[in-house]
Amino acid sequence: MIFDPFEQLIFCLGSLFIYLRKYIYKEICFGNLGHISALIKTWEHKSEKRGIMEELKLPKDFLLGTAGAAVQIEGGDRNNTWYRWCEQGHIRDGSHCISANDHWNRYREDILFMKELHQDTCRMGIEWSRIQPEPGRFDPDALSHYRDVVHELTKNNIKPLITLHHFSHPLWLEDLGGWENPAVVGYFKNYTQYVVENLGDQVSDWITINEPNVFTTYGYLYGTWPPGKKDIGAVFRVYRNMIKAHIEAYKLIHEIRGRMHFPGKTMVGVAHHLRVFDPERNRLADKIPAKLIQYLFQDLVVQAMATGKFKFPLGFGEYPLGKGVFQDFFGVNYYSRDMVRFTFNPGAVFGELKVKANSPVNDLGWEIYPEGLYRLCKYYYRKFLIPVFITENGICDSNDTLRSKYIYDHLQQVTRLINAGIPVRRYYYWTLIDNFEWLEGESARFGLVHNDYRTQQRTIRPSGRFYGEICTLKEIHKAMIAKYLS
Ligand code: GCO
Repeated sequence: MIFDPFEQLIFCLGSLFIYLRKYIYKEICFGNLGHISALIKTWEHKSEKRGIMEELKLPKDFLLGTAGAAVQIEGGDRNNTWYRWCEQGHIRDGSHCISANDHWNRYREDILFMKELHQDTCRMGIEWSRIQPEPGRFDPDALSHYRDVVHELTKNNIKPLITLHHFSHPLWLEDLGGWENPAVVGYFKNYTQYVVENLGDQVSDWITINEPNVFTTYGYLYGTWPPGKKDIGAVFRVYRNMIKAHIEAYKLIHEIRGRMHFPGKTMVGVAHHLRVFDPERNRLADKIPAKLIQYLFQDLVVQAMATGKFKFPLGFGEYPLGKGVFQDFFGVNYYSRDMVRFTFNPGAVFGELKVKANSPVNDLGWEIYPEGLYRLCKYYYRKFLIPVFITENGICDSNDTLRSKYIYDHLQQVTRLINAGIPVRRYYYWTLIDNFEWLEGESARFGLVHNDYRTQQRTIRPSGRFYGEICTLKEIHKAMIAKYLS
């Protein structure tokens, strides 16, 4: 058979395609088409340099709001673990959570800021030590305070999403062994039951536990947060108890709201702190610890809370509380990424964490890496196939020079996700008003609203105005880009 040169060319190209097809499919499917994506990135970078920022549109039913935690804003509570930690002098700038934002007394004023920014929703915390000041006693006054807060929110058309545990709990519990004691699961259930039976008619959306991995790593591995332990055995004990507590609470919240015929669709989840761990160099020596850290720091707990499966080293694949789906949304707290470089230190899982060289950073030196939000949401959505809520995302930026751009860049990733078919439904900026930032105390400023801690005078920052316009319009149009981002 004789082919003409054209047929020969087609034949060669066809064979080449068949030979390379797997590689090509893989590249296309997983979006790694190296050269093309590099070209697109260069183009995006160039247009950004030329100051061309695209307009963004969010779906009209997308909910925007802010997130906060009880101890970080309320002030006045002497019965929780962070109060004791402050008393012991651990806070770097010498400030104390006893004052914080005095939100306990000023919540009406603070909700007016939310209203002024046109927030659709607010993620708020309930402080366990106020609700249950002693083992067998619940405090109806504390409960009725939170009912007032919720009422104030709903009156202003702001949908509450309540966190039950956000890094703090009663001292009596801590003195009984805290989250290391298996009895904590029962205590957490009782506390959840009391809160949900009494607030569940007004609140349909719940976060059981905030950032179990951060709480455990800082409190039980590094020892820099309460209770200040450095004990790998304790890390796994706490993880197991937190996972069980979450699953029990998940079931209980559904059971109570169903049994009591409370209105609205019950949505329960966890706010997971998720980071990107990238190898510093393109070498196996860096890639392996990066994967291991990702697994131990986040995937292990994320998976167990979602499905009930205790994988190694939590267990050997068993389901102590049964197999199931224990989340109605996937909560993502996203801030930054770490580069991982091999180190000969088994205690650090052979990986040293570093900030990417020459990267943009916030006041605390955390890399600003918006694409990480896209990568993480996509990765976890594929695992669980449920709606995603960005339960926290924000920047520590005391001069307010980076915040508006930070919000723009991260919402751009949200629109990218939505366009890719990933159901991101909500975004909570961390945080409304500068507040008590754990070890950093009052010096780290994440707020859309500046707080003068001496006078408790609040002032909306330009980035707060920008966010307010986004909440109102569900878009970032040209005039907003010109006004806030150039
Ligand atoms: C966390 C918490 C918040 C922080 C915020 C800024 O991620 O540590 O959920 O309480 O204040 O993330 O660091």
